[in-house]
Parts: sequence; structure tokens; C-alpha cells
Amino acid sequence: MPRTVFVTIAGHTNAGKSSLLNAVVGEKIASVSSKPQTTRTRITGIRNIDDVQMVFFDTPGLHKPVNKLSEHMLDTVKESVSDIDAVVFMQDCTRKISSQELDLLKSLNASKMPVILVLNKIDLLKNKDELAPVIADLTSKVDFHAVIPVSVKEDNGVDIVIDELIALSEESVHYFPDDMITDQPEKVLAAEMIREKLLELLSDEVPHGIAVGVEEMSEREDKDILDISAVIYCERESHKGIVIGKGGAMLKKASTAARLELEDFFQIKVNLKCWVKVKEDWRNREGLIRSFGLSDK
Ligand SMILES: Nc1nc2c(ncn2[C@@H]2O[C@H](COP(=O)(O)OP(=O)(O)OP(=O)(O)O)[C@@H](O)[C@H]2O)c(=O)[nH]1
Ligand SMILES: [Mg+2]
Repeated sequence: MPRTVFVTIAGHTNAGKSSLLNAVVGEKIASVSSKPQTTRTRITGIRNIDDVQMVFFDTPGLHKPVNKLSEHMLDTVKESVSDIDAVVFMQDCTRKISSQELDLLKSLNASKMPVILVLNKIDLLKNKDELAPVIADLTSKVDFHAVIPVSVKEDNGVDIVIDELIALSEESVHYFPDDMITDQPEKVLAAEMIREKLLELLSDEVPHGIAVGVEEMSEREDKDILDISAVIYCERESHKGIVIGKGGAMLKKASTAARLELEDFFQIKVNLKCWVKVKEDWRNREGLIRSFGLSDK
């Protein structure tokens, strides 16, 4: 009999949620960066193991809202933690839990949602004994269905998370074709790969004010080449100069890194062209947020 389990991955920004999604799906479908607020929308990842279809929703990280985009991101988290079978709450084991995170956990407890606490980044602990007080503190405040220390980076413990979720699966038809790994269209995947490179390469507030749109993506008829043209939007004229860099150096570095990843993902030679445009203060403009696919309201 087919079984399914729907799981939302939630937690503070930078905890490693998208890293976990990529690890469980076995392909890099979500952008990962050391900068906070990397994920902006809900990303679906699908993994099939024997008769069980596991559907994961990666969500934006919890943070203090700073603009309209932030508010949409936090709404996405709220909307993603109902009508599912379990929440994987991801916590960086080296940082303290905030009241915002505790509020979410308490509301999940109140709704009787099974919550699996995944304590990530245990590779950063000098001494594994440091985990016990962290677990004692969290379990005194919240009821967890299970507590699993992991290091996604070192692929340590991810299989235990999967086993725990399989145990929560229920008999039901599979909602997605068995060869599907994500609901993200190819243009969105490509745009996110470009944005990820800019997030890693740029510093300060510039990368957070970037949106990327892939305008064209087509395979040539006469050659095995995928042509991709993308527009990088930033919030200010001064940011445009930073994104392009001296003599175009920054843009070249980012687009080369993105091209290599695109070639690896799509398994074809890629010709990537990027333009940079300014959309003043777009993160506070509803129409622009919507046009970038970052809100459906
Ligand atoms: N040391 C260590 N770093 C990790 C581990 N897992 C993820 N990271 C790093 O943590 C950073 C954040 O990872 P993401 O997966 O983007 O985190 P996220 O929770 O999706 O972040 P947001 O989308 O901003 O909410 C990246 O630099 C990852 O490489 C881990 O197990 N150990
Ligand atoms: Mg993320």
C-alpha cells in the first residue's frame, strides 16, 4: 500500500533548513548560504523510499521582520505549519532559542502537531557533552515527538530523521509523480542558483536586496547549449555598481560560479547572460514583491 508523509521544515534563519532539504532529496534544489534570510518562499522537495512518498516544505527562517518582504516570509511559515503530518523544527545547537521560536513551538504543541527537534551543526561542538543541557532546556519548555542531534554538513543523523518521518507516514495515494523532486520550475531553480552566488560573494546589506528573474531559458536547436538570460534587480543605484564590481569583476565571478552549477544541474553547456537593474526599495513594494514571485497575495 502506498504511504505519504507531509513535513514542514521550520526554524530560525541560518539553522540549516535548506541544507537538510537538499540532503533528504539528494539534489541541490534550495539555495544555501551563510547569510541569514536566504530562503524567501516555500520550497517543496520530494523523496520516495519504497512505498513511502515524503513531501518536504522548506520555509523561510524566523527573524525579526524588517520590511514587507519579511512579513510575507513569516506569513509563509505560519501557513506552512498546518495541514501537514509533522514539523521538523531545526535549531542550530550552538545558539539560544528565541521567544519568537518558542511561540511557534508552543502553538504547535497546542495544535497537537508532532514536532521533531533536529539539533543541527553538532560538528561545531568541541565537546559533545555540551548537547545534554541544550536538550534538557528545550525539552523542559516544549513537548517534542523526538529529539535528533545531527550534522547535515557531515551527513550525520539525517537518516535517523528520515526513519522517524517514515514512521509517521500514513496510507494514502502519492500526490506527486515518483520521479519528481521539486515543484520549482526550471527558471526559478536557475534564478535561485544565481542569487545564491551573489549572496555568498557580496557583503553587508547589498545581497539581501537582490532579486533574480530568469527571462529566457532555451536550448539551441543546432547545438547542445542552454541559453539563459537573467536580470539581477537591486535596490539602489549604488548597489548596482557593487553588484557589477570594478570593470565588471564581481558580476563575472558570480555568473561564472552560477554557470558551473547550472551546467552541473542541467547536464548541458550553459551560456549565461546577466543584466543588472535597479528597482528602488522593491522589498517594500507589494507589486514588485508579487512580480518577483515572492508573494501570491
Ligand atoms: N557547521 C555546519 N554548518 C552547517 C550545517 N548545516 C548547514 N550549515 C551551514 O549553515 C548555513 C545556513 O544553511 P542554510 O541551509 O542556508 O540555512 P537555512 O536555515 O535554510 O537559512 P534561511 O534560508 O536563511 O532561513 C550555511 O552556510 C550552511 O553551509 C552543519 O551541520 N554544520
Ligand atoms: Mg533556507
